[in-house]
Amino acid sequence: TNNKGENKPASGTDKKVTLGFAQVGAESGWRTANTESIKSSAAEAGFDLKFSDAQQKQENQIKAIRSYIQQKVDAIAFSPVVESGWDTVLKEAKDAGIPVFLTDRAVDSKDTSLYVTFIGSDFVEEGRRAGQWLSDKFKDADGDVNIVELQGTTGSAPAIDRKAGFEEIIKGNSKLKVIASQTGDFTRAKGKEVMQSFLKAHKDIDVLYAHNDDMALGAIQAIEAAGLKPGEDIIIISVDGVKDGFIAASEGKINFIVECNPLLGPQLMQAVNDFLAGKEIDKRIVTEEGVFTSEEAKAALPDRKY
Ligand code: GYE
Repeated sequence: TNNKGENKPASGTDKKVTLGFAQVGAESGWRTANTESIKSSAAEAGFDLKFSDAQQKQENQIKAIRSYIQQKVDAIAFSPVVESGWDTVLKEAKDAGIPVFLTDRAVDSKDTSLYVTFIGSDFVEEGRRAGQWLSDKFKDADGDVNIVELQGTTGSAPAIDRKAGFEEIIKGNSKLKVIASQTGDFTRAKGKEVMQSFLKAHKDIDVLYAHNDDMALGAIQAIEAAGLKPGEDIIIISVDGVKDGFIAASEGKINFIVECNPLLGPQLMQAVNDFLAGKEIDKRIVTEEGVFTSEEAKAALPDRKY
């Protein structure tokens, strides 16, 4: 190696840090902003970044991680597409002495020594925020409020947690009923397709809760095609707060957005650098985020960066 046999991490001035990053895919506006953030902050930190796109398939991510191990990168970071099934490959990285950083999504591994830290949002809290707004809005409803839910990718941390947080809050209001819930895989195309089938099967939908903006945007197309007004005939709540979501909110088509910040790159590069420099790292680094009504989205739109 360049270190001429010296047994120390490859940080400092003598050698560029090589970071292998295994991304989920390119399924949403959020993901595009996240990838941009990873790439630009890696460049800024002077890292040699190896980047792969798993197209929402766990097997592709596992392959990418194995190839990073083989290439003896200094650190591996990834956003696990689903929560389960990572122990074997994480153990391989550990045995090779390569630190692993989780960003955006969590794993359910019991052995937390398999990774350095998890940097990302509190998705349960995001689900609670969505549920709280809805529960407040319909606190005096006379009849049942029929909700349909578009879930994110099956088995992914944000889909599991956003569902759980939402349910935890709305169960406090017996009028609020989830009458249908299905995955739309975090994409516009699937969001539209599943909303079409919801509209066919149910004549009395009052609310759509979408686990991300892209699925809400696809669903809006289906709602409009069915001759209904999104945001009025059907109240819409989504998560993320990407530009297109904010535009739809400022037009009144989305009523409430729970923000999820995709700009995780700077925090990740910082954590990698700190770790390689031998500093103590928190096991959990939570990103800060807010919520926006249609009016607030309209006001904030000109300053949104993604
Ligand atoms: O909400 C969604 C994306 O993991 C937080 O993945 C992320 C989610 C985000 O596809 O739009």
